[in-house]
Amino acid sequence: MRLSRYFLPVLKETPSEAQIVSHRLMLRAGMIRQQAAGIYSWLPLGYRVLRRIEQIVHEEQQRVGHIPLLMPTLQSAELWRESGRYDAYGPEMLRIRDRHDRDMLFGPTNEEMITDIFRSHVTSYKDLPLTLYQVQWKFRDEIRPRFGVMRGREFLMKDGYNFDLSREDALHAYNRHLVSYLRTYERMGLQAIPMRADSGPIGGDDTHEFLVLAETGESEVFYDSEITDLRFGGREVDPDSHAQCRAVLDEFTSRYARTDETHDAAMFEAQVPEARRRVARGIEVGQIFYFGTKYSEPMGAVVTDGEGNRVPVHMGSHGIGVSRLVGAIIEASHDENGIIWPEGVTPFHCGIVNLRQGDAETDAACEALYKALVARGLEPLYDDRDERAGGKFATMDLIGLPWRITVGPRGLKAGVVELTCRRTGESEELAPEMAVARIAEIYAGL
Ligand code: 5CA
Repeated sequence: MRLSRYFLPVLKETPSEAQIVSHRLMLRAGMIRQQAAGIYSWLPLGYRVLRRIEQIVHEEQQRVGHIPLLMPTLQSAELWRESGRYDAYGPEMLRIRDRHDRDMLFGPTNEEMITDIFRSHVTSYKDLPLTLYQVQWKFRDEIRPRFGVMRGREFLMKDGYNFDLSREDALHAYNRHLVSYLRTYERMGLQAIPMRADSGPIGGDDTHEFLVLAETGESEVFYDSEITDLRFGGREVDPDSHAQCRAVLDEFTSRYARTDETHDAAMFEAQVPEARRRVARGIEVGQIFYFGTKYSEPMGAVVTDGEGNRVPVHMGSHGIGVSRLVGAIIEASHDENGIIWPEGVTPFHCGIVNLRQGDAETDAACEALYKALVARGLEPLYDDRDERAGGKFATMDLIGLPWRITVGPRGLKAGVVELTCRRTGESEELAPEMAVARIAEIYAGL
């Protein structure tokens, strides 16, 4: 992409309405625009990051055998009356009436609808296990939408639902989701810690939230410091193996880690030596639930088992805050000059800064570099505007591309360009083709 032809409305001033750094940087970098309280347009740069995150989520869901589908945002109130949640959900649910006076709602979550789909099409245990998921917009009329996309009213969520014959199988699905989530967040450059949590309006006894540690997090968290040494890494876990998924669950959840909702001070002290006790804040980027037959029983989602009995299926639901993650990643990765995107989610793979726009030789070198990167399947952002170098560097730092290639007449005389790492600020001079090879290598494994 050539910046002169792109739509990147960066702001010079720091917007006063934004209280936390990710919200400020998203506005300044021209990623989002607020349209109403808690409702945002995703401008091109923000949209790119959102799509990258969504793509990782899809890849990791499908890696463990979950099946994508898409349900509507608007739902009929009838379904929610069947489960008993229509009245129970409260003012967070946006209720709408259509022209025929039918009660509708903008879905805050989809347990009822997916259960309806299941009961209409699945009748035998032979079709289990089954996990369906979508990435779709949700609406929750939050009393205090704030912090930009972190607590929106309209937000993008990956929501997945498992259907299993037995409690044991459903718990395997729960563990498999935990494994898949750990890998998902790590690919985004995040360390998200699973913490025992409260189930709220979704229901059920077993639930874990995934929290990214950040000063601006909305939840207070209590944990054993040993947890932050754990890494999922690139391990190969067979998603169908109960034992392998269980082993990962045990490793990541056996040490004390809880949110303020479930914190038990006496247990914390008994289980964790004082030197390892940590109290911090965290951003919830996902949650997994096992709730058994809470929806399948009232809604009649039953299958025939091996003996011919009709039994309600065991279910769970599993959510990732896709749009919230954009903010959470910035909270975890920025400096005083702007955002620092992890390579896994960056909107462009690298920036090209032309120090002497209009100089025939420099322009030609930038063009060649741009084409060479594109030929390798990479997406560079080429700052070809007629602007001072200082302004171009400031924009690149603000929008946070992990790598920058700087091209100027002096370097070209010596046959080199400069490759700069956004995170460390370190620069290196090398031949243009070497810079291209280096960038290609960095992204090859992602
Ligand atoms: N049905 C279940 C799982 S599919 C569910 O709705 N879970 S949830 O309520 O925990 O939401 C899943 C994730 O969505 C949360 O972990 C959080 O990351 C994100 N989320 C929830 N509310 C908001 C909000 N108001 N703004 C942005 N993201 C949100």
